[in-house]
Parts: sequence; structure tokens; C-alpha cells
Amino acid sequence: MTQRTLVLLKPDAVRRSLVGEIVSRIERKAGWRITALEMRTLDRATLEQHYAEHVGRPFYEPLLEFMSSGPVVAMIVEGERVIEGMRALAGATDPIAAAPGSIRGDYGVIVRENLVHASDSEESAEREVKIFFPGRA
Ligand code: RTP
Ligand code: MG
Repeated sequence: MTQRTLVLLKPDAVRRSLVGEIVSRIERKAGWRITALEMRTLDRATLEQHYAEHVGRPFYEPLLEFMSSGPVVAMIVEGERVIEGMRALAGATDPIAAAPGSIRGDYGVIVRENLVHASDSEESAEREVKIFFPGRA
């Protein structure tokens, strides 16, 4: 089943010079392709749209603050079961719980600064691709 997903390399990944490492892990996966890639600093309106499901949670404001603290790398990744696969490659939200070998398991330190975002379902992927790459909707 060919799918597409929206991946963000968060500001901590850019600050820590882990972009190449993470991009290469994605490219190493046979059958997946990066079909869009852009570095940009996110404004509040974009983040409010992206994280709408988390409004009101205690971590919401610190999350938006962190996500706008520096540039991110936004990507569309396409390929076989890439939604489930990218979530597995990212690892659990909490880096301490994330499996060794996953991006968060290997490089993550705290739950908020967990390096990478990947869409969690086909519906989320389509919604998020529209936010970050409206031309690709
Ligand atoms: P993401 O959306 O970034 O791919 O991560 P996720 O699905 O694994 O986690 P989610 O529950 O959607 O949370 C979104 C992001 O919010 C930050 N967070 N902080 N307790 C906390 O301080 C907390 N919980 C979540 C993380 O950056 C998480 O990735
Ligand atoms: Mg999420």
C-alpha cells in the first residue's frame, strides 16, 4: 500500500546538526522516497493548525514555543506503508521509552524535544501535507 506522510525535523534536530543523519535513515529505507523538502521557521498560525488536536493540553504552549524556536525541515515521504513505518523509525514520543535504533531512542533526550514529527494516520497525513505543502494537496 503506497502512502505519503508529513515529516518534520524539529528545531532540536536542526540545532544539533542531525538533519543529514535523519534524512539518510529515511533514504536508506528501500521503497521510500522524499518527494518534497524545505527548511523554514514556522509561524504561530501554522503551528496552531498543525497541533490543533493538542489545544488546552499542559504541554501545548511550551510545544508551540519550542517548535517556533528555530528552523525545521519539512518533508513529504512516500512509499510502502510509510505512515506506520515512519512512526516506527521515529520511535515512541518519550525518548526514554523509545526503542534503541529508532531516531528518538538513539538521539532523543526529553519528551518535548524529540527531534521528529511523523503523521499518525492517513487522515492526519493529508491534513498536514495541505498545511505545509499546499501546492501538493
Ligand atoms: P508528533 O506529533 O510530534 O509526531 O509526536 P507524537 O505523535 O509522538 O506525540 P503527540 O502526542 O502528538 O505530541 C506532540 C508533541 O508534543 C510534545 N509533547 N510534549 N508531556 C509533554 O511534555 C509532551 N507530550 C508531548 C512532543 O514534542 C510530541 O512529539
Ligand atoms: Mg502526534
